[in-house]
Amino acid sequence: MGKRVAVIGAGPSGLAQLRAFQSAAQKGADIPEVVCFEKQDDWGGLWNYTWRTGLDEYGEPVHGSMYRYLWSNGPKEGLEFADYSFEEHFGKQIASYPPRAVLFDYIKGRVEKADVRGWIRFRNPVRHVSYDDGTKQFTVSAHDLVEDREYSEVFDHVVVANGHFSTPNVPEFDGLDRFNGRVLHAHDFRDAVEFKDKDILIIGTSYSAEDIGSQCWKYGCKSITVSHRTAPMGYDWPDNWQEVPLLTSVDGNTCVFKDGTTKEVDAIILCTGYKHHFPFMPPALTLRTANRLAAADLYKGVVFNPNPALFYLGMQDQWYTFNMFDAQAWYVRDIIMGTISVPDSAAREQDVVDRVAAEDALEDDYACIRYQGDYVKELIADTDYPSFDVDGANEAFFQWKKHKKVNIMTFRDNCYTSVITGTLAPVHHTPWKDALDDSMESYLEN
Ligand code: FAD
Ligand code: NA7
Repeated sequence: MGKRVAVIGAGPSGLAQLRAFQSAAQKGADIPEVVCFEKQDDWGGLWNYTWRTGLDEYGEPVHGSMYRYLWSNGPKEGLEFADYSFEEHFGKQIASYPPRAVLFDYIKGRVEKADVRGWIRFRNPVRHVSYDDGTKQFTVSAHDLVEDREYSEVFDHVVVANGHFSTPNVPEFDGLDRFNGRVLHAHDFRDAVEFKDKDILIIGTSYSAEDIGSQCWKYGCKSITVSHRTAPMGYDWPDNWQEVPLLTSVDGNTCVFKDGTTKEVDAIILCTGYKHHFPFMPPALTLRTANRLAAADLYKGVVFNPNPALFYLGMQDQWYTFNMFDAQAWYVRDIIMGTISVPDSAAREQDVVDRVAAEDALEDDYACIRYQGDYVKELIADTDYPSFDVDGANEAFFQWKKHKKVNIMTFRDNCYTSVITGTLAPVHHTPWKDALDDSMESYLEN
């Protein structure tokens, strides 16, 4: 085809892009040359676990935010690849909330089958991207860390897939600098066992707060106090778990909250979210968006409005993940290959305005799930990504929400029906709260 496409990141989004092109090639299409730049030494993005925090062995910021004992926080029936089922990968149906290692294996299975590893340059972080208005091409500069060599190459399109749950959002609280214990952000949390028998304070009320607190509870911490800025999570928590208003100050080990109450703690974990961060992008090509379902500046959630030769994948807040990244990647592939056209600037901007307004009108989480499900439907309708029962996947998410309300420490013991193969997942051999071994071998023992 003559075109060259750069993909930045080999996490689930970047890998979806590689698989999208490979599947077109498999069907006989003439595809562009695809080069994927990845700063880690393996694929899988966040699912490629590392014990490291801070800087890695090359002095690069550690990408990983995942931790030991992490099990999927949503049902696998909501994320299953439509072109590669769990049953195809594992040779049998598996329980609905796999631990990280199991999902990592599943992600790898599809791209190993597609044989696209050779398209990826590992240990090659992208340092800079620029665009030439005259040639209408991008120059991508990368650093081969192993050879310690910087180089630049020219591409017709750039697909940014570097994730947005890696650069921590770290607020300041009065007295944190004098706290007599460990203060860390969720990005640096690795092992709940560290907090056994400790009193911990968590700031934030979203997924990281809920799950890191639950991990610490499961592995034996003494108490969990969760401090909220907006509203408590409101689950029926275990007895040693309490929800309090926002932290106002810290004095020694004493934490003071907005209502004047206090709590002595050993550690403070800031589960305060992440920032979209594109240090390799010049201002004109940088996506600036909040973590929301209708990301700013992206036509169809993927085309960068100020420069439609540039694409961003997976930049939305996520109910849907792997299958949504697929829907996006197939759509981007078809734009690049010329079978889907992109409208003019005014229409692209209006598309974002409409998406934002529709999101703003959503009343609850159920409506948000339906909204993102509709977005997945909208994209796959225009490509050859295998059509699947998105309403059925929505239903798995609805059940998941209800199961969490019933009991936040047992919701992972439930099972759902695959919308790809129609099979009901088996009940896992051990309830989540008693399953301390998160290895793949243990999980697959069913
Ligand atoms: P990432 O997985 O972040 O991958 C981005 C890749 O880009 C990385 O490999 C990184 O090394 C690379 N990269 C970054 N910068 C550069 C650069 N300059 N040059 C080259 N490469 C670069 N989703 C679920 O579906 N279920 C879950 O249970 C779940 N749990 C989660 C738990 C945590 C703690 C977090 C943080 C997220 C979780 N997610 C979960 C959501 C997660 O965002 C997605 O599952 C998925 O990993 C996103 O894929 P991605 O490819 O967009 O980004
Ligand atoms: P989220 O979902 O972005 O949530 C961030 C949380 O942090 C949210 O509860 C915020 O409260 C809270 N927050 C942010 N800034 C502050 C300050 N300054 N003070 C107090 N609280 C604050 O991030 P998560 O890490 O939970 O989840 C990200 C991904 O990781 C997700 O996809 C999961 O799958 C895993 P707010 O409600 O805005 O008041």
